[in-house]
Amino acid sequence: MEQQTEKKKVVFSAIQPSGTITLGNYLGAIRNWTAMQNEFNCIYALADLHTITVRQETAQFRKNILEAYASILACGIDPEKSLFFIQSHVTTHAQLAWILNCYTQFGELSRMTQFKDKSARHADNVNAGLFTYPSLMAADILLYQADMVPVGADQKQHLELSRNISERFNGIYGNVFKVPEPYIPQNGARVMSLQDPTKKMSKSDTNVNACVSLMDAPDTIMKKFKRAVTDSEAVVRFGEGKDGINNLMGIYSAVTGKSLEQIENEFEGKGYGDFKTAVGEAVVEELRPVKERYDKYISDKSYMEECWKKSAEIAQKFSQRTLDKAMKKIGFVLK
Ligand code: ATP
Ligand code: LTN
Repeated sequence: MEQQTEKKKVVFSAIQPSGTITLGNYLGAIRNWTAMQNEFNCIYALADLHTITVRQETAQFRKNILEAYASILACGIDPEKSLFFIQSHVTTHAQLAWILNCYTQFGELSRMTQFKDKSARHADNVNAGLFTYPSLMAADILLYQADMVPVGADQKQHLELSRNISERFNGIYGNVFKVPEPYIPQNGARVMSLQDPTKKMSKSDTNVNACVSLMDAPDTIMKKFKRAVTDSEAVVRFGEGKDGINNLMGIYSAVTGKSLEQIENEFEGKGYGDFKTAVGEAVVEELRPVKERYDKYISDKSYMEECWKKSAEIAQKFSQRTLDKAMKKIGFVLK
């Protein structure tokens, strides 16, 4: 990896093991992670430190970590090509996060919509970690001098903040960090809940019908699409006031590669029933091979362990260089 860094651009991204990975995570982020592996120097992580900003039940959290690791391998992340580690295994993340906290303003963090949403949803546990979540995310990215960060549209504001922190730090100390660019897909960047299409589809949604998981059986996926909330117009057309249909069209487009116009033509004169069936079937076919590979990985923990250990070792060495550089600039005496 070290030789390649000079030639290839560096890609970094992460996902929280906070539940079963959804179609939103897949279309908004992970599908791009996979596609970028051949061209770039890719570094991916399971953001387990971020996950405890919301209280987790011990056994379930451990299970979620293993399942998320297996799911991402199943989506096609190849540990021979990319690094794929668990954030808490690489000690530099928490260390740089503390430092960056001291270069991040209270006002900036207060403006983050994810903080506002999550503190409203978990009003009994508005902890300091939830508030400073974006500094840890900035640390993740800046440690690897990442050029590009493939994420869904909901992470744009956090990335903007990472860029500001990086620029602020560089403004004081010279060029320490790369200023990362977001990489947000045109299609699938914001998959909405199937039950409330004004809200994003989210792993931690309590309504099981709202979200399609990568591990759902084909008939479950079909059922969820058939029950998806739409409108009473019964015309497959993209437009205002048609959040449910817009969302289904977005999903169908992301999976099949068809444009919105092609989709409108395809379903002209047909009802929502036919359309929902077509969307469901397209998603089932897209996810079928993922689910098959998942079954193989989840039953082979020693293979997963081997992968995450190897990746963490390389990530630790690489990121230590950036951390040392930043600390030296500030004036810390290194050991
Ligand atoms: P949580 O519900 O615990 O906050 P989440 O489902 O929002 O989790 P994250 O782990 O926060 O998922 O996000 C992982 C990646 O998936 C990010 O790049 C994020 O932008 C992307 N993503 C999440 N939800 C969607 C969605 N509904 N549509 C498109 N991309 C999404
Ligand atoms: N906050 C992100 C997950 C995440 C991340 C990152 C994404 C943690 N660290 C670094 C990109 C780069 C989310 O998707 N909710």
